[in-house]
Amino acid sequence: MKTIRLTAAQAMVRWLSVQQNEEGERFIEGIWAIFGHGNVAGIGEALYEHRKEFPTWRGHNEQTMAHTAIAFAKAKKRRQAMAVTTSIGPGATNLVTAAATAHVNRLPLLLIPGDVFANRAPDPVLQQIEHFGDGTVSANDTFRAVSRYFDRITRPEQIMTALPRALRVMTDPADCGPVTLAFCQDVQAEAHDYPESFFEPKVWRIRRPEPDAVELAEAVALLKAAKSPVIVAGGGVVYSGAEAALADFAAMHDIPVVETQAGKSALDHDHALNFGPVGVTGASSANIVCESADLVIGLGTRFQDFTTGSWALFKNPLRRMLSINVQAYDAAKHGAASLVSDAKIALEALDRELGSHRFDAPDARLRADWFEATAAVKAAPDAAGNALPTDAQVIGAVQRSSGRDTVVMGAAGTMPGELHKIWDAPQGGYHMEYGNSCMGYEIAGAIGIKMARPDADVVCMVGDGSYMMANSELATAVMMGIPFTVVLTDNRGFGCINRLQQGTGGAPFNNLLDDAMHVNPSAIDFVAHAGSMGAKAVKASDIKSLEAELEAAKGSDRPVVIVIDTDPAPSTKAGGHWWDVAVPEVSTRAEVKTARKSYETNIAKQRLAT
Ligand SMILES: Cc1ncc(C[n+]2csc(CCOP(=O)(O)OP(=O)(O)O)c2C)c(N)n1
Ligand SMILES: [Mg+2]
Repeated sequence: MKTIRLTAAQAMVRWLSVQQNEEGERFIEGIWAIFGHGNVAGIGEALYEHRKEFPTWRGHNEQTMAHTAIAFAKAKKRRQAMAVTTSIGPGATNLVTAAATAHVNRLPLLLIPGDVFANRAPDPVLQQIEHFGDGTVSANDTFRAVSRYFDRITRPEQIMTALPRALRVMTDPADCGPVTLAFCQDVQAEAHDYPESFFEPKVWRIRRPEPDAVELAEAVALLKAAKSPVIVAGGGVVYSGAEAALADFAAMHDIPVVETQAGKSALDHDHALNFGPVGVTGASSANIVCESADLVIGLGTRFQDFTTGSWALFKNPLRRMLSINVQAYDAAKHGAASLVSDAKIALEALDRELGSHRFDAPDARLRADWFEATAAVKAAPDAAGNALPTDAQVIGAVQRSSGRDTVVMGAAGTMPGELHKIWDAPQGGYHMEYGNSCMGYEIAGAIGIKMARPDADVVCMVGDGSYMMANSELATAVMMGIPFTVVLTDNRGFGCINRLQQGTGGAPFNNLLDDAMHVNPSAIDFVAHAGSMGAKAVKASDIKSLEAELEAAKGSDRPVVIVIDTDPAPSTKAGGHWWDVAVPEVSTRAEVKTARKSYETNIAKQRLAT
């Protein structure tokens, strides 16, 4: 057996650089790195050695570097991913939130935090937590809950089993998610005679599981017995590449499709059977169809509470559920008949079985009414009055300046709900991280989307709260010459949570900056802040000037941040659905007592686990 003597870190990087997808691209495009004593000497030296075949990028925060990697993988529809390496201790645990985000969203992400010395010679090293009762625990054990595969590399040989397991998980359509390989500092630097065959290039094909014959027969029987089915399209449609199959299937059989946050833009917004966004942030067209549907067909969806209206949305007493999902865990949810399958394969199989069967066409007027309602809230405000713009009006301006190449993106705050409701997305033009809805994903995420889709025009919609939580990768985007447009809505605080607080009977407290304990009123100059990092930054005084700035931002060689003051109070009233947020059972506040009464009426409408 021919061998080559390498350090464990050199072997890992060399191996990662030759793992490919079916398109012949590196599956792991490259690695984000912030070095410390836990990875600079071992992994750092190996990355330098391989910097031509396997690029290394430097960010400003471990969590946000991983956000970029997550957005890249999502924009690549899971066909490529990125790695992130950190030092031990705080550098490592800074990644835990991002691991959770990748875990919730089922997105591939390779995390390689450094770990304490396997030989324990210098214990305790700087940043070692020292668990008193368990010698095998390090800070990296915090990743176990949020990794689909976790391993600790304590001997150089272990990478020969750990790395293939890591790629297996990331390229498995059902198990896909984050992998954590905690890499002991001394082991990174230790040499071993690796078989040369270990470094042969390998292609990782993402399989398309076929439906089980009995499950398929059951699904067909359910469909044939139905009169008014609805398809709830989730992110699985996109990861399967089933967009065209879904467009054809819906049109051929007259089945309305409604879209979740992850599923939005699977169908073009003007497809005649696209009845719009579903659930809490849904369209009236979508929700009316869902309320009366006698068969709810989940297609690549996790049935998150925003989608199901906390299980109070699908309320036809005769309603049955069919869940088509590559992951059996999702397919079995809520008593659904399971069809464990790739979405595209399942649609093709169902189409063959249904032949020319058409269901009763849904009422097209519902769609028309919805488009009319959303056009009205997106319209520019009248010149009269000087009230601050709403988020919907900001969205209207962005919509008017956008084209088919625009990808609008976001994660938390008012924007995800408003965009889900009222953004008219061309197919593939919507990117929302709404599994974890992680504040601080936005700017880093925009970088990842632009790296995945250089031809796209990326518009990042971010509130002042999320911007303040994580903005430093703006400097990375400037440095790397990655342009996108940031629309920063400054409503002086956590507007959406302030509304939720009052909706549950609470007093406005600790959400808007003026309602938080302060000695000096907060006054953040966002233009100066973004400008100081090298971004182009401007303030738009109103919707008209926002439109002008959006035009001016086009073709920029660096990120452009457009700040606009908005009103924290309004949100789009049309559409929507109740959402289960637990209201206190006893309180001294009359408003809470009233909210509790209506809460009790609403929870009685939930249809649980049937
Ligand atoms: C990391 C993280 N912390 C807390 C939350 C809860 N949360 C959701 S939205 C929000 C406020 C967002 O404020 P901003 O970005 O300004 O949006 P706005 O609603 O004001 O437009 C908070 C605190 C979250 N989603 N993520
Ligand atoms: Mg805000």
